[in-house]
Amino acid sequence: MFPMSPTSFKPANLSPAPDYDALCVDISAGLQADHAWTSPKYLYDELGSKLFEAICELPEYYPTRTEAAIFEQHGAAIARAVGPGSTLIDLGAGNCAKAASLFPLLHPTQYVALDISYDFLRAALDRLQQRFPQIAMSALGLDFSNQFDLPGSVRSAQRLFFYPGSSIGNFAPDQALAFLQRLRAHSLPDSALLIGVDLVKDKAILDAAYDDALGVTAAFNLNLLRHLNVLLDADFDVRQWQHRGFFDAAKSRIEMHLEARSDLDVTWRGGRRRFARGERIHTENSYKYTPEAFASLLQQAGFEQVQAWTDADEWYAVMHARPLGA
Ligand code: AVJ
Repeated sequence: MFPMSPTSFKPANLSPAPDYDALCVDISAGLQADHAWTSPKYLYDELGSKLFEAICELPEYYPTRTEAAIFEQHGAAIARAVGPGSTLIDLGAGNCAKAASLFPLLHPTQYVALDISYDFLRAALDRLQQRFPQIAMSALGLDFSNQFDLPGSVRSAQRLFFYPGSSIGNFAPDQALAFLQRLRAHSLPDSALLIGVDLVKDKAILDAAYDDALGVTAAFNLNLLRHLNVLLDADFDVRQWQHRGFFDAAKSRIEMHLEARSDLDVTWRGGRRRFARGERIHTENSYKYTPEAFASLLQQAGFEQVQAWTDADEWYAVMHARPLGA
């Protein structure tokens, strides 16, 4: 069969100048806050996406392989919950490898890949379309956390919102609830959600997963500064900063920070700041749930028929749910 050419949609807000000032103002506000912070989305420039792929290969970073093992072990039951012929909507597709590995299990009719790192996504989808010419594919360069409107080319029947990798962990629980509620509001009666959730576990395992021996996570975190240098015309000196990544059990979250190795002055378009030695920029949170807590979050958001599958150690869960009253 002749491979179909995937369609694509690059929204205006990812390229032109008008929003550029807004972006500077936005990032500046975080950098100049009492406790400096940046959104985790800025971790994913082209190199950042590649470093994240490398993280997924690390022995310490269990989520990716544990999620894959759950799909491996409980594939038949998950496929039964989903049903064949879905429109698989991948929220944060990255290199599309995860969804692609599920095609033979879930038999989707259409694959819609969303990611903020558009060029990376586009290249991955082009390769994938060659391998699966029978599945209609489209790439959408949008940030699903604040934009839910899908273009008309996305089939409305049997939409399966696929949110793997525990990306939901980047939201604080109240934000996660709001996100799931909006997803629920944009669901049709025959839509469903398939989501991966990282679970609370021993601190030593969590700490190692976010501060690995090779320093790949450190490079991933530090690369944010290179990205900010490009985005904001900033003058961060990467060598002057150090990666911190650790589990805070009381908050049930991983925190990632970048810590100044000495007193530093940083300047960027629209701002400047002095960082004292030891001062940090908070770059990411990654919340961990118990299976019960996450199932109840889904129910609060208006989902029902929650089914959960975990690995033997209960390190990770895959959950399927349908909109209430469907
Ligand atoms: C992509 C948000 C799921 O929180 O585990 C990995 C990102 N950060 N190592 C995670 C991440 C550091 C990852 N998520």
